[in-house]
Amino acid sequence: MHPENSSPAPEHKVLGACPHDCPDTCSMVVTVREGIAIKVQGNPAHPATNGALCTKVSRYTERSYHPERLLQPLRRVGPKGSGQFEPVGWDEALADIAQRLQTIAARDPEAILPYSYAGTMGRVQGEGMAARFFNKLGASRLDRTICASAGAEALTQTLGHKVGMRVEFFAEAQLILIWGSNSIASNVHFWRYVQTAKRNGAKIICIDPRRSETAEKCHQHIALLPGTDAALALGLMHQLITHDWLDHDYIARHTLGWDALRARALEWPPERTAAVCGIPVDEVQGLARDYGQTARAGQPVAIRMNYGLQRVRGGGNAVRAIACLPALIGAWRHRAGGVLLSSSGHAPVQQAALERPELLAGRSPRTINMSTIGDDLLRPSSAAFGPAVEAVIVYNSNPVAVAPESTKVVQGFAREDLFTVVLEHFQTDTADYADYVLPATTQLEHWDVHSSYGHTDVLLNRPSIAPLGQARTNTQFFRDLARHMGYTETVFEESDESLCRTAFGDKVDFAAMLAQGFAPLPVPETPFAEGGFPTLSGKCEFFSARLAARGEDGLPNHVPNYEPAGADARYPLAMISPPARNFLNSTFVNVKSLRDIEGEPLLEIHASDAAARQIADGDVVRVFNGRGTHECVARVSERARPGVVNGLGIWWRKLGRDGTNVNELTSQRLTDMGRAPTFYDCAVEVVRLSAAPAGL
Ligand SMILES: Nc1nc2c(c(=O)[nH]1)N[C@H]1C(S)=C(S)[C@@H](COP(=O)(O)OP(=O)(O)OC[C@H]3O[C@@H](n4cnc5c(=O)[nH]c(N)nc54)[C@H](O)[C@@H]3O)O[C@H]1N2
Ligand SMILES: Nc1nc2c(c(=O)[nH]1)N[C@H]1C(S)=C(S)[C@@H](COP(=O)(O)OP(=O)(O)OC[C@H]3O[C@@H](n4cnc5c(=O)[nH]c(N)nc54)[C@H](O)[C@@H]3O)O[C@H]1N2
Ligand SMILES: [Mo]
Repeated sequence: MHPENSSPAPEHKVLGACPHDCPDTCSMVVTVREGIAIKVQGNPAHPATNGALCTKVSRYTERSYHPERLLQPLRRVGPKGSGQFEPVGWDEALADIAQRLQTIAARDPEAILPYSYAGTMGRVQGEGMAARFFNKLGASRLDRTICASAGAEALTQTLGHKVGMRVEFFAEAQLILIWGSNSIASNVHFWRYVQTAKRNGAKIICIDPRRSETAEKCHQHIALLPGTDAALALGLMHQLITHDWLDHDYIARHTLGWDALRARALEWPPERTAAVCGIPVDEVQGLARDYGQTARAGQPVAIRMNYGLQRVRGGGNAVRAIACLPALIGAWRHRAGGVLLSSSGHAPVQQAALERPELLAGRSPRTINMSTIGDDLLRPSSAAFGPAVEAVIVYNSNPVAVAPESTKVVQGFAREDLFTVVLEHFQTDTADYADYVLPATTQLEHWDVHSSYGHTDVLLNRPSIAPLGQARTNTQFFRDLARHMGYTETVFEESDESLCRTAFGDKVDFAAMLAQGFAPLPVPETPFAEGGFPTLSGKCEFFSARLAARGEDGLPNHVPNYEPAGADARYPLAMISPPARNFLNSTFVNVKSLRDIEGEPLLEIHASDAAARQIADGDVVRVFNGRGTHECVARVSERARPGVVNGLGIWWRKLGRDGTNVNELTSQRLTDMGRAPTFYDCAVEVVRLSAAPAGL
């Protein structure tokens, strides 16, 4: 063909939303040519996205058109976990699944368990239709605790809800504490506001055991020991009190329990704080001076907390202690002052309309905690527990890789008498243990709506391409399965487009979402300048009567880790396992261009800890404790502080050196609040196995 005769195929653009579990919830523009998505970009018209996507999601087409994408239903033929499957038709699969579930449900529907998390944060492909199905069935309910429930409960007990500063105003702050967050990796659109603030003279301090990509770019990095954040916050309060850097008027009018908190804080002089946190005394004093004096000078002081710090035994107390700080100095008086952990409480999600609790018809099924799935899959029937779990339906999650104490999780999923269905894009570690693996659509192929836990807009995702192969939406799976089960309620017929409208009802401007892809929520600029916290008292609750009524400490306190660094001579190192920058939990690990950047599972270790074990950079090491053993490559690095090693997550087990990942080592113990996992409260020892493999 002569070039002059060929005109390029026409392109069009479709507005979407990034589905991933991330505070940024970006608005995406998908370019489509001849039915194929060729490019995914950030929407320049959406302020929080600002026209840019992260490295991972700009590879979204590589992920969606991945040669290993699941495109047809599969049925297991080999032993559990062997990954041997044969193709099967959708109808045959659905009929068999329905029959298996009905047989179990006839004995006890609570023996069936849904397992899902935030593979997509969409309200429609997340809990909408699925919740209706499981409510009608009367299946066990899942306590979705694996990420944020300690912090969420703590924030709610202190401020009243998951609310806080509006993210865009961080740009105007004069002091920003980035506390337990690797913003450059996990919240990169927030980092843009930090850079603006920095250019305008703000001081930026990072509080994190790891010298993360973010920590190294701040003016100061305070590398405290994992799980000592409440001690640091109480130590700051001690200094604010003794130097009288307090906003007495704000405290008097808008807080509850000041006298009691004051007494508690006075137990934390800088020397004690520094000893517990494993940092110099002058870092405690200096931080308090910056915090107190910047506020005293009338300047806005802001804290960006993230969920990194609440994955320890005292995670709830840590979040409570930090969430008290802004009220002490009256930081909430400024729109650029206060604290932000999560903004999701602002979203007017119409939970009941989506999930239809009336389908429970008066039943109240038991709840199983997703964070203890290892133990719970292995539990026999008992009066206290109820029936043993006989079937699990997994969607939007990869528990075999992400749940703590993998040996138990694997043992549970390997049970030959467990019936497991996995809805997935890829043959993940979890899919390997399925009886049926069913191909799911990606965000390019379905409708959805999203709220955010980092900003205060809601977003609409329109499909830009047709489902690939035989992939079906999660909603379609549950609709189809409902039909096969003989459910006739009309709620099982609602279309995805209609569910998008149901999710927020008339609380958001759907016309704006259709036109521009997003709609801002009406959130005030200074939500708590005059108090008005959404607690029962309307105040910032230093003392929580609700916690006290449950027999818990009504005041925030330092709750030491279950497994503090140095406490157990057999496992003297504390391991944290924060996410690798180019993965999103276990998502994207199979995208080659991203995996190539991360290389392979790594353990960052400080030079002193490495030398004590004759470990050189690049050596293959074995990390172990009483729960398991994990082989990886050591990176002798300033990113690790003495006494703490960083095992970057979350690799697919089967892509690791010895078929394991960091969760082989983590425990199923739960946090002080919110029944959440304690991934970063984990003692280990490390030994050298062999010298650096060739090529590293
Ligand atoms: N690139 C990327 N982005 C992500 C994710 C991802 O996997 N990859 N995950 C997403 C998810 S699921 C979530 S929940 C959000 C938030 O995700 P988070 O898990 O909060 O992610 P980070 O911001 O990396 O925060 C973890 C930081 O906390 C630090 N940390 C660990 N223990 C402690 C401690 O005891 N105290 C303090 N102060 N710091 C500690 C770690 O070193 C790390 O730098 O990010 C989301 N964004
Ligand atoms: N050691 C350690 N463990 C951790 C953490 C840690 O920091 N350290 N972080 C924890 C945290 S914060 C979280 S949030 C959890 C995350 O745990 P998960 O929510 O399980 O997250 P992912 O590992 O990303 O797995 C999500 C899966 O959903 C699939 N998926 C995505 N979209 C869809 C869809 O539309 N339909 C269907 N059917 N499937 C879809 C993806 O392909 C992917 O395999 O992990 C936790 N585990
Ligand atoms: Mo998370």
